[in-house]
Amino acid sequence: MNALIIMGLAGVGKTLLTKNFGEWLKEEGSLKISRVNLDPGVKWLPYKPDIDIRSYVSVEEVMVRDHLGTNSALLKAVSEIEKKWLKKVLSQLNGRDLYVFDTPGLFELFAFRPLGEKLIQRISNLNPVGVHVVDASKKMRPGNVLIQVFIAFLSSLHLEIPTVICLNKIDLLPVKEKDQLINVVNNFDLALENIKGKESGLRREFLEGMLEVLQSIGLKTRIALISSKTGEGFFELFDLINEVECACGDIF
Ligand SMILES: Nc1nc2c(ncn2[C@@H]2O[C@H](COP(=O)(O)OP(=O)(O)OP(=O)(O)O)[C@@H](O)[C@H]2O)c(=O)[nH]1
Ligand SMILES: [Mg+2]
Repeated sequence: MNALIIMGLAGVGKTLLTKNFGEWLKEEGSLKISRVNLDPGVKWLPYKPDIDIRSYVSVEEVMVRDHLGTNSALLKAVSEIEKKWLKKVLSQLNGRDLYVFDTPGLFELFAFRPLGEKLIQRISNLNPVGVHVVDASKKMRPGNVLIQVFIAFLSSLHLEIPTVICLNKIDLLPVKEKDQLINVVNNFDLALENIKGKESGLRREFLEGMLEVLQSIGLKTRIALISSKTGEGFFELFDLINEVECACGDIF
C-alpha cells in the first residue's frame, strides 16, 4: 500500500487525521510521505500540503467566475478536477513511500461521483487503501453506529477499494460510552443482543440482516477507534491498514 485515501462525511476529522496520522507515519513508521489536498473548498489547512488541488481550481474562484453558490461551485470544481486536473495533479506524485489524500467535505461528491473512481483507477499501481472516518463523538445508539459502518462499507464496495473504518473523536467520549462503543464494534454477537433488546420493526429487521452481512465478511476486523487529535489508536489503525491490504483479495 502506497496511498491512503481519507474520506467520510463532512466535519468528521479527515483533515486533522491527514495532518496528524501523516506526521505519525513519518515519525513512527519512518516513511517518506506526501500529503495531497483534493478539497477545492477548504480555505485553511492545519498542514502544508505537498500537492494542493487549489493550485488548479478552488471553490471560491468558481463562485466568482460562474456566479454560483457554494454547493453548485463545489460540484463544478469537483467535476473540473475529474475532467481537467486530476491527471496533472497525479503527475506530481514522485518518489514517496506513501501518499495521503485528503478528500472534499461533501463525501458523496467524492465517493459516489466519478472523481473517486477515477482517482482510484489512476493510482491503482499504488495499491490504495481507503480510510473511512466516522464521527463517533456523540453518544450513538449501537444501531446507528452499525448504520455508519454500513455506509462506509457501501462506499468501499462502490469504489472497489479495501477500506478501514475509523470511529474518530473518541477523546470526546466519556469512558463508559467509549467502552460501550468498543463492545459494539468488537463483539457483533453482543451488538445483536442489544439490537434484539432495543430495536423493533423494520429497523430491527434491517439491522439484524446487516449484522449478519458484516459478520459473514469479517468486517469487525476493519474497524479502528481513534482520535485524530490525540493520536490514540494510530498504532491499531496502521496495523489494520496493513492487514486489510493483505486480505483485500477476499472482497475485491
Ligand atoms: N476532539 C476532537 N476533535 C476533532 C477530532 N478530529 C477532528 N476534530 C475537530 O473536528 C473539526 C472538523 O475537523 P476536520 O479535520 O476539519 O474535519 P473534515 O472531515 O476534514 O471536515 P470537512 O473537510 O469540512 O468535511 C475540527 O474542529 C477538528 O479540530 C478528534 O479526534 N477529536
Ligand atoms: Mg477537510
